[in-house]
Amino acid sequence: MSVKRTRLIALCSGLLAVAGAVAVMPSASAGTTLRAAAAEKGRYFGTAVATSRLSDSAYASIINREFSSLVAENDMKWDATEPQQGRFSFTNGDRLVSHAQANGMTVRGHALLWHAQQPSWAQGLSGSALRSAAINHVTQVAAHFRGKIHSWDVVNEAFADGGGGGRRDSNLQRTGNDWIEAAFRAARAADPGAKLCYNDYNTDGVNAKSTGIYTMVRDFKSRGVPIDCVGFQSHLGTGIASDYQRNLQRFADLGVDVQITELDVAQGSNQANIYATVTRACIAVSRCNGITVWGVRDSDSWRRDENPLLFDSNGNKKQAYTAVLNELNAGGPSSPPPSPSPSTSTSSNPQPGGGCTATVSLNSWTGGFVATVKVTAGSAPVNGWTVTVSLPSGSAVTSAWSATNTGTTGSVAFRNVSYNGGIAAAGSTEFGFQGTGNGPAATPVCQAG
Ligand code: G2I
Repeated sequence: MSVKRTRLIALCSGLLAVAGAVAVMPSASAGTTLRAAAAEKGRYFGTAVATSRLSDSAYASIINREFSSLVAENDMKWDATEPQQGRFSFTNGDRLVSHAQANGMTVRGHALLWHAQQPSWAQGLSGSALRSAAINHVTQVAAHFRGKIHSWDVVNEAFADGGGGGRRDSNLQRTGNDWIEAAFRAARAADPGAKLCYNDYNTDGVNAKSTGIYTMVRDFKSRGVPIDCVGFQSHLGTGIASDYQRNLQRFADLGVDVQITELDVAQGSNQANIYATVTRACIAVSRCNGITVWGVRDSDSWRRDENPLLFDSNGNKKQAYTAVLNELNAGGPSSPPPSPSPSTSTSSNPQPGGGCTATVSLNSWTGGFVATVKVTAGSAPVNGWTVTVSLPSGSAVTSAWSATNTGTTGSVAFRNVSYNGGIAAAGSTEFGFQGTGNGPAATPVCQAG
């Protein structure tokens, strides 16, 4: 850690101590929406969306105000994206991505392979025909959305419930135990810039199922199978495992990010507390990238009888909403250390005070690379930014997303696009680019304004 960064931390904690002494109310910089408050902690706050409902203005206005990440509740699943073998349908998924991009949100991809919601043609396949159809599905869908997905649920719910900690029986599992790693390798090749996640439920504490998954992730990391993150769905009842945070942390300690991916909690006297506990756990685990709730209003929920969401059916904020917002604002702004996945290297140029900093994460292979750049505001908000990156000779930028580049070789400047120029104090945004040759070795320079 540089001296500059140490001074910044000392300065921030001094300010917090002062604020804490005089204020009972949230400080002036406290986020007033979930997305703003989460951004101040360097995290996203997302929701599952039914694309067809985006034309409901009450629904869309809550989404646009409160959330910084979207996931399709159903529209990117296998039955939706490949209804007939080899005939792909991306209309709804593309609409969701456009909506997200127009509103400065990232997108989680859900889900490339799952035993449920398979198109009927796939349900009828087995053996090598199913394996190659499944890998083709992963390749085509991940390639279609290449560069637009923050994290993909590559494989969903492949572990069995109950005490054994083993795999769930399914047509995919019957193609051979290596189907999961084959899916991850295909996804990496098709979209090298997306974080690749394994996602499951009933994994909310240290238990046989979460330990089975933990063992698989440890094995994947040791053998170089490309996995970057684990999703904890967190469909919760009226209680929560006392070791929820410890379980997230043990996965993070394996070198993967963790994400809360489908949070909803049965209504009851404890609902707000459980939401608060989950939020606190994610903030406490530096590799927890963000939280996604599984729907907007109670009436939108797959569990609507249990009123499990943050907004009531009229779109009013519930106690659970306030509990989450307060947890996100607790302790003031802070950022987790940049998580390197799916990169192989990182570098940064911390600058205290105003201005901005940039961190680049590289995923390289022979002849090419994908760079994901995180732009972070200093202690003042940023309105417009330019990140300049030095490429080694022989390298060239071939495409960029969420930024526009001037030049393709040598010193290349990336300017924000319309939706991501404004960054709250201590907040951050991401853009990316890919290229031929080797990625940037030197520290990028961020200029605000
Ligand atoms: O089951 C809850 C979630 C568990 N984890 C994976 C998620 O993908 C899953 O989401 C739910 C959706 O919330 C439901 O909306 O997945 C269900 C399918 O397993 C979705 O339900 C389906 C109905 O089964 C279909 O009949 C319906 O056509 O929703 C479809 C669209 O409304």
